[in-house]
Amino acid sequence: MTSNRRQWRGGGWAGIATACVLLMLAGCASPKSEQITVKEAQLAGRDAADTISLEWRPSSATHVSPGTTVELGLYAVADGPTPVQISTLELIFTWDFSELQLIGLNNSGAVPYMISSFRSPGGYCELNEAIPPADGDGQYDWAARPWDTILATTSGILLTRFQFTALGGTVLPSQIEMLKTVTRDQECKTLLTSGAIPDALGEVSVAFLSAVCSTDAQCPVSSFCDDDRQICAADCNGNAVPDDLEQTSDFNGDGQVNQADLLRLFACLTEPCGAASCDVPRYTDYCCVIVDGDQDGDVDLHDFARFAADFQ
Ligand SMILES: [Ca+2]
Ligand SMILES: [Ca+2]
Ligand SMILES: [Ca+2]
Ligand SMILES: [Ca+2]
Repeated sequence: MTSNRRQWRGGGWAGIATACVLLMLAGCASPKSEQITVKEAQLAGRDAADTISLEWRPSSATHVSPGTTVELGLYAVADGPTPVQISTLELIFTWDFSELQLIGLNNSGAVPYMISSFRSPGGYCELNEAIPPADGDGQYDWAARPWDTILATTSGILLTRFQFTALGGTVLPSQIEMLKTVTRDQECKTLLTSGAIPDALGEVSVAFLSAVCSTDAQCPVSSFCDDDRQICAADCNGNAVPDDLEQTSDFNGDGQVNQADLLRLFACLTEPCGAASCDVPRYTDYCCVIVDGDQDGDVDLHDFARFAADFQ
């Protein structure tokens, strides 16, 4: 954000506002989702009719108590009306290992397979440092038996279930994300093959798990257990008031609404939710909760306008 700060200096309020609008339009404030759309797949020269998207589908509640294990079904879904053969899959995924522990896989009820497991450590891109991976990123491999023709349908077929245990309460829902690419010492890709087609991957998805709390000790740093709501409430300004319930533009609680608070707002900017609230907040840093003035799950120009009215 250094270069942005440079723009604001001496620019006056109009200059700051202009910089903000430009930043929003440039879309530089929030990480772009790893998902790609069918349209993008088409632009890349592929036909949606022969691609397969991957979906997480929780097979149990996604709002749980600490210690509860949640299963996330991994489904292969044909993007067009015609079933599409799935031959192999190498899936890269990430999760917050401070909030969730990956326990393993449950292959019961899944379509027939030759391989359905985490790749042994030391393999492609070294994502699996252990089985199961424990450090927030990993790779799952799946392969059909050579004598089978496994078809992904529009309603989806189950490849396996990932099992996660909630380690404590969460402030924001914890993300379990499939990635199309990730860069380590090299660029690593999620690969899905369909017969002779080497790249038949459509969209990938992200799932969210939340955990309630009963004690402060179950909550992450700069948050506490709000007993009434049984949620870990962010308190990043340390005033013992849940940040999501504070209606203030003095985000850091120093008694002034000034450039320090503006910098916080800029650091939290996201794409707008649209007309309605986001189901899941677009910011991943729970210290952004206080900046989301209208509590709709984004930090956008509406929040900026509220802040601007209070700016000193
Ligand atoms: Ca790893
Ligand atoms: Ca607070
Ligand atoms: Ca302040
Ligand atoms: Ca908002």
